[in-house]
Amino acid sequence: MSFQLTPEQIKSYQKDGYIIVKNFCTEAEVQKLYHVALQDDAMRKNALDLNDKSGKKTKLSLWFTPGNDVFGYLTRSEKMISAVAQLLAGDAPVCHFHSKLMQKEPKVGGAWEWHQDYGYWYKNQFMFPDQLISVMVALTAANKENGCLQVIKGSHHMGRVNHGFSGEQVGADMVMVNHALKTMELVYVELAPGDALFFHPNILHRSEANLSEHPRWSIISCYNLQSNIAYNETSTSWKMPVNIVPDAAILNWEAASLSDADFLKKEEDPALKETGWEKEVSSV
Ligand SMILES: O=C(O)CCC(=O)C(=O)O
Repeated sequence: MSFQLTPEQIKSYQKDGYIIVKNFCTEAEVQKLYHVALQDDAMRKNALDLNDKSGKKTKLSLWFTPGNDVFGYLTRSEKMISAVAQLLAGDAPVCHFHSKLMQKEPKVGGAWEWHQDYGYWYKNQFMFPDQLISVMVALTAANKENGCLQVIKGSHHMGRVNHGFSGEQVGADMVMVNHALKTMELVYVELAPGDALFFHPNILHRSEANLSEHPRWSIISCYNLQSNIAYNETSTSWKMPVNIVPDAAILNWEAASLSDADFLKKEEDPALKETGWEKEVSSV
């Protein structure tokens, strides 16, 4: 295995619902990823705005199938897939559900309400939350000032709580969130560029608006074991084993643009037109 987590890291993930791996990506890898994130036309054209409760906009570009672009190489890299495989409960091949570039701009980047990712993914009818995971890789520093992620340590042990609409986002039942805040520790997940946060889909998390002068950009990739069937999901990469590439691909392989990526679209998807796109975005 190319990337070995320690037994302590695996135990922490199981106990706390998250771990931070410092310097998961090198400085050169982050520079390349951030450059593409800023420059790639397809990434920009496919960015969706999502209003928070106060009307601030949180921007994200989301795609399903990882390709031969630099983000595809990161999400398919040996180090990523081997770390994910060590944290997921089961031996089935690792599949990529989706990735999103989170673009929290200075002064305007909106908040994310308290939620669990499985609060959304339950609607896709994935059956086993322990076979799903999200990995956030910081492309810029993330701290209290620019609205870093906050988690309630250990809250994944509560199981899934009810979720309902909050602005254009889906939020967790605040009665249970407030109980959780009284019972468990609130942690601000401050990350340096290149650090990775691995988190369980039932951990309660949120982030505040970015009122600072600095952008807070990150990529969040979500993985699933092939044994975990999503009975209500039309995308397909969640059930296709990842075509793994060497870590060196991120820096050394020729990289395509993201123009061929299967982005989630606001206007073009007939399902979105039918249901209202907020509803669709809330299910990813
Ligand atoms: O990046 C953020 O601020 C929040 C993202 C998040 O909560 C999510 O993608 O589930």
